[in-house]
Amino acid sequence: MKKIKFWLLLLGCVSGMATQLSAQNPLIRDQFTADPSARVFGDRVYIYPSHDIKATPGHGRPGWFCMEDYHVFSSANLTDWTDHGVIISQTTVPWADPASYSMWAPDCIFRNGKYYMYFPTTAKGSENGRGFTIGVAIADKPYGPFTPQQEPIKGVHGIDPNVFIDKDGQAYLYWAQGNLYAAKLKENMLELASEPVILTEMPVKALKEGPYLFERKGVYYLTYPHVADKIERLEYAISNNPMGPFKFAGVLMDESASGCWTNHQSIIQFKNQWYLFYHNDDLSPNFDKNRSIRCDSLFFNHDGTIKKVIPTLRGVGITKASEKIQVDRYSDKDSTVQISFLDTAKRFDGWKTTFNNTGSWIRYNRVDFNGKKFKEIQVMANAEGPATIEVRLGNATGQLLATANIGKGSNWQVSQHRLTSLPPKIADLVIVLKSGTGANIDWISFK
Ligand code: FUB
Repeated sequence: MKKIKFWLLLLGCVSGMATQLSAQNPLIRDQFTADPSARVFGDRVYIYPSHDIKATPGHGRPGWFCMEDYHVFSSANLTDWTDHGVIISQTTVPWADPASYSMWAPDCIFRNGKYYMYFPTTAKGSENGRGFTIGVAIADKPYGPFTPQQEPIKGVHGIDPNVFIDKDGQAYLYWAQGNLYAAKLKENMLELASEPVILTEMPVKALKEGPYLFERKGVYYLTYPHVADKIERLEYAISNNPMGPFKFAGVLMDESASGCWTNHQSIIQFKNQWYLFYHNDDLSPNFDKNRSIRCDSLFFNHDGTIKKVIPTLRGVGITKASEKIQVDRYSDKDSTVQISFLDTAKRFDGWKTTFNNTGSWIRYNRVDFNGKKFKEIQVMANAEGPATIEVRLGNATGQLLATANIGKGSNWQVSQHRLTSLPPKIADLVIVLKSGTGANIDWISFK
């Protein structure tokens, strides 16, 4: 009995690669991720993103997208994400060019006990390593192992596959090649069952890609990134049929404020809330081909139209009070509070929050105190001169939870401070600079 338990544990460690990753935006902070296809399988959300890497001499094209494999991530609460490791690589797909570094945006869907992963890449022998086609890999579990098919899907040329299965069981494949395309899939999920059609009814001006279709209350929503001006924004069109005709219905996310040229979306409902998954260039602000996936809540109007999603750093999910709360992933802040990388040479280390003005504040929502009697706050900070911060509830003048003095010095130090009142079960925390200047906070935590 003991032996079996040991082997099960070992198997779990090897196959699960259970790296716990942080919440908030971006969701994944130890590697670049893009083009998130989120799916609800059982009681977990799985994300199948692209995996951006930096091109190096002889490996990929400098200054362009560079992707050699796919990871899958999953979470039961949208807060704690597990990296299940590499599920497909360009070197293990029989038909793919093993050196094209073009494993672009994938998708995955469940049917008849199997998970079908769709991915675009360039085939062996394709001219100049260009000309994308789309392949399928099959698994018994959402995190693999995935077995790629011997050949790509016949009759499909393009990128950004998306699969939708309607209530009647008919499956559809959507993809992009400058414009958006759709075709029915056969029951085996591996072959087209109809000729591809171009979904031309939508704005045809400039590039459209990244189709993602979902159904709600009998309405088919086709979402897609579109270059209406200089960079991509997320738009959607609606129809009463998964093959269209689709009518343009609006913008669901504006162009990125940071200037990230691409965006790429998926939309799911999980535990009665709708979510938009998308990407930005959080961890690589100077090179927007190294992207990071994000998630924010999405809401519908009464007439079924989608409310525009305003991107946030706080993202979704609840943060446990006992964890390191990265307040730089804030819900709201005073305009004088600055967010910057801890170390620009090591961006995966994250960010810090800098307070320079007395009274300036930052708010971090949805911290879970879980009814436990926390007694202390820990603050990881440094300061130009001695500084004092206050931690309050709700707003800059709300109930005082703790006062923390930060000593002068550039070294990062953790200091402990007693709580002067008890927080509620779920609290919105506000940090206010009471005195001093140049105070930097890396994280806070409660004990
Ligand atoms: O990730 C490479 C490409 O960038 C995707 O296929 C597009 O949707 C865009 O996000």
